[in-house]
Amino acid sequence: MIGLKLYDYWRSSAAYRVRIGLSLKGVAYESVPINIAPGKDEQKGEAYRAANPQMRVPVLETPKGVLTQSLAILAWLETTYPEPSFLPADPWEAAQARAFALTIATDIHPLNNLAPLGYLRVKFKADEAAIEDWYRHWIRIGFEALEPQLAARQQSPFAFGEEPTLADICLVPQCANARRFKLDMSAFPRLTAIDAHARLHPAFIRAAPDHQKDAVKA
Ligand SMILES: N[C@@H](CCC(=O)N[C@@H](CS)C(=O)NCC(=O)O)C(=O)O
Repeated sequence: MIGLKLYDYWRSSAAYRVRIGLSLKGVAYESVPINIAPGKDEQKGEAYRAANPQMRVPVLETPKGVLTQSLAILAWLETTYPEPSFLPADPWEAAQARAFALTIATDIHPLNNLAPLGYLRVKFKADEAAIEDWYRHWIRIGFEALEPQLAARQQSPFAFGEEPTLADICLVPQCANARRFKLDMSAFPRLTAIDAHARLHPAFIRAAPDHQKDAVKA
């Protein structure tokens, strides 16, 4: 397969998931940065809107057309490039890994996206302290559900075994957001350990926000 383009933003955790997936599969792609930072809003420009009317990153442009939604993109990668698999071989374990990933992608992340944060700011006059509190609150609630799931399992270097799965692909970007918003992680030792281990993997290193060409250095 040739000619994959990822419409990307260094700090987007949904795009970060896809970068990890592409990197784990060893699939080459071109990153096309879309600056979604408030005030830049390149995702709202006419050309990008035509590709993704939802005006969000990531979008993967393929020879077949464009794909949106990080988990759909990861599912397409999984079926198109089966090795190495993102899912444990055992169907029960695979379902657990998917459920873990979905808790992050569909329950935690949407509440902390730019659009709801902007709505809190404009419609409800929330100040930055209140917004940061909201942000941490929803990560904490989600992590409180995820930590016992992993604590109850036999300990392994990645969330669901010896190799990275969809669970780690979603966890690592979410932990990056947690660090950015200074969430106290002391109640989540398994999540912290797995995140730290996964971030040493070469595919996760390549996909890390600070290693992207549009990264803004502090
Ligand atoms: N469910 C989508 C979420 C995509 C998403 O919300 N992307 C954020 C960045 S992480 C975005 O582009 N936000 C721009 C905006 O809200 O205007 C996915 O998993 O791909």
